[in-house]
Amino acid sequence: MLVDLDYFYAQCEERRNPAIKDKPVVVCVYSGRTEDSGAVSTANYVARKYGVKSGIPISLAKMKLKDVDAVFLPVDKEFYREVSDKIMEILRSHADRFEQVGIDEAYLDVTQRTKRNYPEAEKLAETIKDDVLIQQKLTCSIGVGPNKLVAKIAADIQKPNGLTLVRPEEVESFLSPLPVRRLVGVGKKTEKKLETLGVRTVGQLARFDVQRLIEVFGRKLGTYFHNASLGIDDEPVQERSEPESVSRISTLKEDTRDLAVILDEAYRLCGNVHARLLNLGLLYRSVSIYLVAGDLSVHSRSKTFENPTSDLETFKKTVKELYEKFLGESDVEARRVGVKVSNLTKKEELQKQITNFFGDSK
Ligand code: DCP
Ligand code: CA
Ligand code: CA
Repeated sequence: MLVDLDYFYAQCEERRNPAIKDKPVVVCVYSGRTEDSGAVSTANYVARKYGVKSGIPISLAKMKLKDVDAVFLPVDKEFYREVSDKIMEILRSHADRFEQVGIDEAYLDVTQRTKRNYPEAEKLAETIKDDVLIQQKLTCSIGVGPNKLVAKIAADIQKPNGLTLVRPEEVESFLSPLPVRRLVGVGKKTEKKLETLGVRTVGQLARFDVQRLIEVFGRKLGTYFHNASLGIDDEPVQERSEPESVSRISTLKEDTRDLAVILDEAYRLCGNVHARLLNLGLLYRSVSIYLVAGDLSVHSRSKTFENPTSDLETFKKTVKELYEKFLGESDVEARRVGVKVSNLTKKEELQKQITNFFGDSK
């Protein structure tokens, strides 16, 4: 399965403030140059009806929504990540194997728990959608198929709040009418090139001579396009290995050397990193602070403990110590501040080690 959250950033904003739900909601990355410079990160489906979508200039979005009661909001990535973390935990609990790709989507290998049975998979997908909606108040779209490639396209085909199943015997008829653009890896350029070869649909691509594809695109890409057009894909759902560190950085409202101001922001970031650690079931042994100065020079300090811990107070205390010490040693002003934990271990690993050491003698 591929699970993709609907209009993710904008839906997070709607959840936070349901009053905006029926209006066009546009989440923006303001570049800060002039009031409206920057790009649209995403928009809810009400705004999309007016032609507002990811990547267009904010000024263009404002033009499209002229005389409409629309809501423009700045991105709040930390909030979205918090929501994402919680949802990913839900998704993970429903998978044999789990692979998160990006902030708002994940592949779930459900082969074993559904015994390759599509009605079972459909039930499971409904359960997942219900769980995410009830626990986190967000809708998602799910594609179910015999492999990652088909599942991804299936998830994209019906949005928002969609559920699309493509059984093995339906793959060909499902894919063949679609424009080649739907295939992962086919961008604007490739689309144009294929068009000059008379190939517009996935079905036409499937019938196109593979040797000629290889001549045009090279062996690797040519073979990939050929296989993809036939829905052939054997990429496993890959559990990502644990991260080496978890960090957060943020820009202060103004440059400062005021410890209280710096810590105020740093503690907030600590809380964020800590939540992420809990989610991942990780303990840390090292704490680092970052400081980007007004002249953009980067400074950092670290401290490593004897034993792994997940304690938030220790984390904050260490961050305070490190900033205090740093400000005592340097006369720079902080523009951005950050915190990081590293030397991570999995909680269960530690428990195993302890059990092995003392013997399982309860
Ligand atoms: N995003 C972004 N800039 C882009 C594309 C996406 O900042 N050019 C962010 C905002 C999106 C999030 O990534 O909410 C997920 O991207 P998706 O492509 O999955 O798009 P949405 O979730 O917004 O919409 P959809 O309902 O089509 O999945
Ligand atoms: Ca999405
Ligand atoms: Ca996505």
